Amino acid sequence: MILKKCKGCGAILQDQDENSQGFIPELNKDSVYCKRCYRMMHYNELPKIVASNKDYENVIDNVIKKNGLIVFVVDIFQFKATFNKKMIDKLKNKNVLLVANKYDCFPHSIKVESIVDWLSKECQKISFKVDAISVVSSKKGYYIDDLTNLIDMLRRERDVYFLGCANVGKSSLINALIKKNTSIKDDLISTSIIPGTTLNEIRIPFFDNNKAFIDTPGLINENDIFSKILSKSYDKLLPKNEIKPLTYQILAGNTIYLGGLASISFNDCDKLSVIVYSSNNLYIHRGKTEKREELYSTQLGKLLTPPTIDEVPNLKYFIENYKLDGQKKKTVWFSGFGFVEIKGKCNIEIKRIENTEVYITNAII
Ligand SMILES: Nc1nc2c(ncn2[C@@H]2O[C@H](COP(=O)(O)OP(=O)(O)OP(=O)(O)O)[C@@H](O)[C@H]2O)c(=O)[nH]1
Ligand SMILES: [Mg+2]
Repeated sequence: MILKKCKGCGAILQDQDENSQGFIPELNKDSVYCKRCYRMMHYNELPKIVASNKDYENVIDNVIKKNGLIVFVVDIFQFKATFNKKMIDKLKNKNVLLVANKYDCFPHSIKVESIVDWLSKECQKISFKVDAISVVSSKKGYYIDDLTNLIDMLRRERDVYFLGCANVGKSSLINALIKKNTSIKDDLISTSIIPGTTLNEIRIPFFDNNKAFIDTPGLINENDIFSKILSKSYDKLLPKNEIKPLTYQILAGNTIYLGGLASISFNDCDKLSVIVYSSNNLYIHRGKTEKREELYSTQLGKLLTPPTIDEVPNLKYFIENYKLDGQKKKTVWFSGFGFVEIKGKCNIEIKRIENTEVYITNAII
């Protein structure tokens, strides 16, 4: 019997069950990619079968056991959600290279050095010691050479494992490293906007002595906006290009709407400066707080979009209050679709979809 793994997703190839992982119509010694990966690569099809969190503990435990260099990948645009605490607890005292991916989406006026500095403070705050920090874009190839050098420096003849939450771009990063350092021009591993694309470990020999880059499935954030809306809307939220910050001068009684996904209402404040960083496809609107509920009931899925009108019936919202003391500029992170910088003392009400997360940190910018 042939026991081969799909090079795109790591599933064991099989020709028995079309609805299971690794299916290929005819399995033979030349089989390389399963039907799912073939269709993702050639027809841009979105995967229907995705990884689950059920075995995630094993994924991470296996990597830790192997004692390789661990490249812990986070999405700089969704930093707080992907700088996953449970994962970090397991990675403490390991050789870790922290890589913040998707830098191409950030306003280019923000220097890499200041992001590295901020990331290093976030690590210190939770006593997470990392060997190095790197900020890259796998999509545009930014700083991939620097990352290659760092890996060479830290690897010490060992394999290199890529770990991180789903969708942070682990597979894209390996593709980028391979394309930058070899004559290979096409992606070797499947990638997609859907969290859970990589199904199993994928080993790509790359160094001397058969040492390899090893891709792993990602931990799926169940509170990500992805689980609440359809993939078409989700695609719109993922920033594809440099985001254009939108600056607002805010007074008490103003509300800023991030499409229909969330809104921030400002109370008890003097004039404030607020900057919204989100996908250019998300409709940002400023209005009066007294009209908020009326706007939600008449415009959700229309003016306030995404979500689309079809998604609205499945969404439940709630309001949570936060106090910003105004001592330091703050960043409010909306898991999955952007962040907002607020400078000044205020009370804010955040209205958002149930089971989605918000985090507040000192300002990244
Ligand atoms: N803008 C931008 N998008 C990126 C970058 N890297 C990856 N992406 C996109 O992010 C999405 C997820 O990328 P993947 O490489 O599949 O992410 P992953 O971490 O391997 O995800 P799982 O296999 O689901 O764990 C895809 O739509 C990629 O095109 C980047 O540097 N910039
Ligand atoms: Mg992947």
